[in-house]
Amino acid sequence: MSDDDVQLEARLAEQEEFEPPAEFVEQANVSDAGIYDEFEENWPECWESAAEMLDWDEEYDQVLDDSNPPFYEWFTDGTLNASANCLDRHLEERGDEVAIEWIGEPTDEENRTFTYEELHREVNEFAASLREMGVGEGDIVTMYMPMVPELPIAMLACARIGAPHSVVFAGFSAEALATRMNSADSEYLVTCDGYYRRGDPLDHLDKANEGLSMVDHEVSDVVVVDRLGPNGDGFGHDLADNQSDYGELVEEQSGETVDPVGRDAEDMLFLMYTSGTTGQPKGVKHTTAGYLAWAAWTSHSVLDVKPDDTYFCAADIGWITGHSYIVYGPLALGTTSVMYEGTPDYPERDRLWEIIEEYEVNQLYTAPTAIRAFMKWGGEYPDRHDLSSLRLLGTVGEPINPRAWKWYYKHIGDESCPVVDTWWQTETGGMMVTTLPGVKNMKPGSAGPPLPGIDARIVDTNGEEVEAGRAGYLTVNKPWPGMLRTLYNNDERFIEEYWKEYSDVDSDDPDDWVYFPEDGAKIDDDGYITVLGRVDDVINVSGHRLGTMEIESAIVGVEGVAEAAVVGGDHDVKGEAVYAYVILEDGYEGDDEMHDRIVAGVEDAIGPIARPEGVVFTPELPKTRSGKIMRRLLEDIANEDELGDTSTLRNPDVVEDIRVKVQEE
Ligand code: 6R9
Repeated sequence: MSDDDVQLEARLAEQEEFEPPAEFVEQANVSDAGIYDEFEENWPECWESAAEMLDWDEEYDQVLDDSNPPFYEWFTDGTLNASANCLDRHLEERGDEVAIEWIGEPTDEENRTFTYEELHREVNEFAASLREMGVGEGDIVTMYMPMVPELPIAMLACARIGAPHSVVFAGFSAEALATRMNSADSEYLVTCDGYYRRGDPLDHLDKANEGLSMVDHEVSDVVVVDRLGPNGDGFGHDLADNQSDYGELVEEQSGETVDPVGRDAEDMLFLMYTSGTTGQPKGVKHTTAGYLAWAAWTSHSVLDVKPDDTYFCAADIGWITGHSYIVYGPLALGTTSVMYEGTPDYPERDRLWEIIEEYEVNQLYTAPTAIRAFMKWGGEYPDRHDLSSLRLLGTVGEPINPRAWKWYYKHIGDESCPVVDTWWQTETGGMMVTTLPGVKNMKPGSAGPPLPGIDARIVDTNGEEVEAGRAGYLTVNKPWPGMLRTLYNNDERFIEEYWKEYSDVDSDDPDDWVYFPEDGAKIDDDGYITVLGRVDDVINVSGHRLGTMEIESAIVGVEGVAEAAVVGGDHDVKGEAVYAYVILEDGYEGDDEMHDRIVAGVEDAIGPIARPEGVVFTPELPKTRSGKIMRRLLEDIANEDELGDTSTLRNPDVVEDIRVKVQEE
């Protein structure tokens, strides 16, 4: 580093607050600081500004119906169609503009560019195929697909005919697919033959078929996208009787159009499964109007997306971030959304920077785990490229530490792009806590104030607001349009998981209902919120939520395992990594073979993302007198921290034994 660089690093390291760049503010979609007061005074009518971003078939009657909390309804009795909002309405003015710019992982492969006109055609043809297959309004269609263009096409085709989609992350296991199809009673699956990862073709259909064999009801149709080409890169799949080739299906519907079905504002647009405290994933239900309005409004206000932009969210559509900020938000606004199939380090560690330079990307939205990896790889990779088209940077998925924030700000944003650190969840549908980039100063490490119209607070266990600087629990005290409406087929669990903690569940006064996202947080004197992380048994690995119970039950499913406890330990790149403490049955040895079987068991049940970083065999687990595993202590061990209080343990010695063992390894 030159002396100048050293000075710059030193200045950045000390700076705690950053003003939005003047050039950005001048052109920002939102730059009037009055919006905060205005929304507060005018709540909930302020959310008409979000609804107005959509085209309605029939106007709604009421902005918010809060007569039956926590089952809130937004924009009641309005009707609209999400695919028409993402496609049809742009055709006249922007039909020839690019909607999706798809970039495959192999560098020798041609990109696929879809103008709004072309995307509209593809969506119509596939919607016609789904209809032909018998998919009707309300039927849940599961998608088990990697980042291929047919995924957003299939999502929008479903939206067009009023069939909710349920997208399962392609990296999830066969078992995870089956669990989700079973829970949703889904009779249709769209999947693909395979895809590329770091240059190698992966067999995906094999995994899908294995999942299908575990589905407990009849699956009437499976559509298989041919991603790997005619020779299938050697996998040579034969399609079963109920399976059809995507290409052939749409060929038969060539030129067909399907009128977008008018959906009630509150009709389900999609289900998305996410991990919770128990082993059973939660089916988060999102609606047509509230969700879409939320995705569009936040894309406009926070990501500053404009129709002429080229916008790049480097997430996977299999997660909520991809739903809201690759597909629905950007397309509702008529912009160009870049979709990249592969990993950021293939073929080289500058792939994203190469994409940004080539397509003159204006916004980049990614996760702290990726930023930490970029930081580790070094500034030389972005330095090779002209990134001056960038206007805004965003992060999501987990807390970002100030060092990584500043690296992103300097090396990617050249100190001229605001960074929005956006806190939100699968359940919230879109962003909730973050700075408005044209209005508020940024404070690295802190997400920022709640968005206008969002009433978020930091409270203690009694629900009383805590002083600035003190750690507490994040709550959201008023409903918002993008919120989940319930857990699929499980209103009781919906209340149990998100409301019970801080609400008077017998009251029908909405003021008595408080949403609890299960995150710890603190607030400063300016009302900026720093999110500290999950307070439930969820581990955040590379920004992906994994339930400890799910992993534990996978491990206990391995022959020879008696008991297991799983915790998250700090990890340089992943943020948190999975550490497993395992008790074996008599007669089994804690050797390499057992270790490998446990790792394989977890990969089979959930997917490689949940692979334990460490497996420790132990004769006992630290337990309270009532028999609860003290995961907190195991976390301390994993992090090599000072051990917390062990006085409530039934078996205090075991902790020391485990610690010695871990240190020896
Ligand atoms: C969008 C998404 C949600 C959980 C959430 C929190 C963590 C997300 C964050 C953040 C600190 C941020 N989280 N964004 N923590 N700062 N900017 O990630 O949804 O997969 O459901 O995860 O992620 O713990 O509760 P989801």
